[in-house]
Amino acid sequence: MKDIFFRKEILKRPGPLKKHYDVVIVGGGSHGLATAYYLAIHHGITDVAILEKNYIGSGAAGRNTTIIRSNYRTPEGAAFYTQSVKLYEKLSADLDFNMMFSQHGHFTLAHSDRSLVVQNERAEVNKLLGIDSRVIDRQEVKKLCPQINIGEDVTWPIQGALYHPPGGIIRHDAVVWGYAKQAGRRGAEIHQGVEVTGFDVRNGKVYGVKTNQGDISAGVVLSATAGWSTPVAALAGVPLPLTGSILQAFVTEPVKPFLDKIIVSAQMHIYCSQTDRGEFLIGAEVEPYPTYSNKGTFPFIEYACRHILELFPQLHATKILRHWTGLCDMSPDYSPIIGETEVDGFLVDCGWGTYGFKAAPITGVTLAELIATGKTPKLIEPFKLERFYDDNLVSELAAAAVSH
Ligand code: PYC
Repeated sequence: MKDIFFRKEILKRPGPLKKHYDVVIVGGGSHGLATAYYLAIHHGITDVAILEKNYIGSGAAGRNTTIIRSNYRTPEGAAFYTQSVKLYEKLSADLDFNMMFSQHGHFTLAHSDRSLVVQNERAEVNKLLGIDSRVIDRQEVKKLCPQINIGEDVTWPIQGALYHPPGGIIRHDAVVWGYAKQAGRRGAEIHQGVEVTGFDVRNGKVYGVKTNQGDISAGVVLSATAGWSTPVAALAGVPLPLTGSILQAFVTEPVKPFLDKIIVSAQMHIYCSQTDRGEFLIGAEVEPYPTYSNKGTFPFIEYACRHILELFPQLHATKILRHWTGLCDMSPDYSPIIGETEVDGFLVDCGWGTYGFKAAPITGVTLAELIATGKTPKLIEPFKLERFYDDNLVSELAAAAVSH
């Protein structure tokens, strides 16, 4: 690993891999690092190795849209993400790392009567759970976001929106570095450039991990590998009901502060926000074909620009600066899969589709509790892999991303 991946004030270069760890976490993204941090601070478990085949934050944690919100459609999802938002609100102080979390509000625009019905249902579920979320009409949309075009001269005029005031954006790299710094300070070893090549599974139990730098034994193994979850879990003989797709996004050149709300359009399948650097971050729905390729496409750029310019015609001459893709592991009910598998000691944290980053803190807290106590916390009970065998799905399609 090159020195740029180690900043001595944040991350120490670890020694060689030891022969044994109490816990091995595969994947150095926000979830894996958060789990290591909460294992240390909540349970005193520090004999932990995090194995990352690339560099920390190189996967979904560094390729998402940085949106934090809890306005989910199902009671299970809403309760879970509410706890995540609460943890994010105090994360800068907890990790002593400036995350630049700006909570200026999140709009899910409705362009049809049907969409208003869906947003009203979401608002009702949210209200019952104490989440600040309500449906507003187009005049209030304009009042809260004067820059948006509420005219009739567009393909889908705005009729209203689900407004979620606590929704915000955060500096995603800082989340990764903050968890890495504090987990590392408490004894967790973060090994970058270490690729997992197999697992030692015997008689239905995991005993260790095979890597490109030797084999190690482990008490518990957690796979927190986002878009790579299917091939990684397959190495342990665990099939997962996931499809891999890509989500593309781009940022424009920076412009003066102009938009402080996050705007999602349920009908047009697009979203946009303005980053603290002044760039417009714009994206669309996941691509409708399964792939592991990380190549961006021109049709996506054309689609996203066409729709975003209907909402913000002022951006017509703004240049695109960079464009990227992220791998999304979509589950059949659009809810995550968290916890135990049929292989004893082998846990998974996957099925996050396009909404994993916003769940990092609460996933870390609950997985750390499961690893430390052997008991599944109530908050993640609905998200067990078993639900696909028991037919207890948690259908989050209506609020999962930009797909409705
Ligand atoms: O879940 O908020 C979300 C989201 C926006 C873009 C992709 N996912």
